[in-house]
Amino acid sequence: MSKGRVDTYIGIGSNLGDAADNVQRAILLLGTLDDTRLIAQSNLFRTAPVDGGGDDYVNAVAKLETGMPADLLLNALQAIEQDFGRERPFPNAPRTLDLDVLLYAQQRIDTPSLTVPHPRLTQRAFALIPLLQLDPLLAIPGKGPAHQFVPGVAGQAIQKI
Ligand code: PH2
Ligand code: MG
Ligand code: MG
Repeated sequence: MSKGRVDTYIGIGSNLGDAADNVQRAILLLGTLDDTRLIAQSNLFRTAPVDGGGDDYVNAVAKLETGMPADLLLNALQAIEQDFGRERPFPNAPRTLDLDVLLYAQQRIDTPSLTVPHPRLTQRAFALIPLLQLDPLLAIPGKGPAHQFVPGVAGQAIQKI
């Protein structure tokens, strides 16, 4: 990790339009953010919608190294979502692009706009499995090794594209 920068993991999801293309283009854009470098990306995965309807999702996780504070990173992610035409008609509505901060360094963040680690990360195969692909030994602050949560999501449909 370079000086003054931290590692952060971003969950990416899409189930509207050309979902795979949306996810892949978004990952490349993440690497162009200020003071940020794309370190690695997971495979793209096709996943069944969890707590919502619509088409299957395409999900992935990107590992970034960034000097941006978490709140500015969140703003930047939301700006990318807007560029992809993201609309929010109701909770968990199908979306062209969703970008979530899953982990930011080993920090725990709890503000009205941002909770890190992502509160549902350990319950969702579409976030947990790509994350573990990037870093099998990853620890989740306050929760311990991420891999211990895999049995709990084993019933959720997820398939490498
Ligand atoms: N995102 C949600 C709700 N449900 N299901 C899948 N498969 N993939 C997602 O990215 C997803 C979801 C809310 O952000
Ligand atoms: Mg989300
Ligand atoms: Mg989101």
